[in-house]
Amino acid sequence: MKLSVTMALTAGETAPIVLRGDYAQNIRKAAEMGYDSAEIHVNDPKTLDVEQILNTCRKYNIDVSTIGTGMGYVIDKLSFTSPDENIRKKAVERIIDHVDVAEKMGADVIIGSMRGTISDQSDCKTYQEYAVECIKKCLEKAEAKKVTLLIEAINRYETNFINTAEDGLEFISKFDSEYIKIHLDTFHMNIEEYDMKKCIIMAGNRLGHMHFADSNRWYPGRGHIAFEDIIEALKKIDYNGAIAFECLPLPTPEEAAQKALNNIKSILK
Ligand code: LER
Ligand code: MN
Repeated sequence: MKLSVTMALTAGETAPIVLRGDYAQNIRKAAEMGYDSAEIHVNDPKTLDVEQILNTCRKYNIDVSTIGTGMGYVIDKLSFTSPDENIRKKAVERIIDHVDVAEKMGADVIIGSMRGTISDQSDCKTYQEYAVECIKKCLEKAEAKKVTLLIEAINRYETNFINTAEDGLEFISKFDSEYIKIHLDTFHMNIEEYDMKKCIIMAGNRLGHMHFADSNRWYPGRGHIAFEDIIEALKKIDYNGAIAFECLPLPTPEEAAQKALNNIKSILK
């Protein structure tokens, strides 16, 4: 299991992005701390200096595990469930841009907040179909580029669409592709799942990515989630994807990144 850390050029004060600022500098910092990978969060991936990022990765022997795309929803309000066809089209274009960059970096693409929310529950089938249509278009491109799309289950306070592992598994079963997997985040699982270990085991080889944050979204070890149990379940399913720390940059970004890494490494060994 590769250990990864979230980073972005800029992020809101309460956003669970650990390292903020220049990507290349933070990739170097993460490598020096002992990380295997970086998770890059970016609104428009065309703004990334891909060559500089790749050169830094080569120099410091680290890779990019994943691209986080949620800023497209938070900043540009793009979503796969928007009633506005033009917004859905732009959301697909944005994810395809992420797929292009992910291919160059050997990374996977997260679809978390970008799926949006269902604004009229009485017509939820229509909204789900919008999302399926959008993802089919992205998947066509992702398959051609051998990039996996990761559908993240997110808690009910952020979206009413795909809250649990079971919802995620049901959703990805609509696509006949090995390039779409589910993605679980311990912060959301702690709110939504009846048994976190069981849902990891239920996901099995359809689990493509993990986000780790503790119950209060601080670094693992600073809340009350039993990460020993989570790791035991991941080992049971022979999980070989990445674990990215998507937690608050508290008390400082460096302390959060280092303590997350040390605490999880001590369980893994
Ligand atoms: C994204 O990975 C996520 O977990 C969301 O809660 C971000 O707000
Ligand atoms: Mn997450």
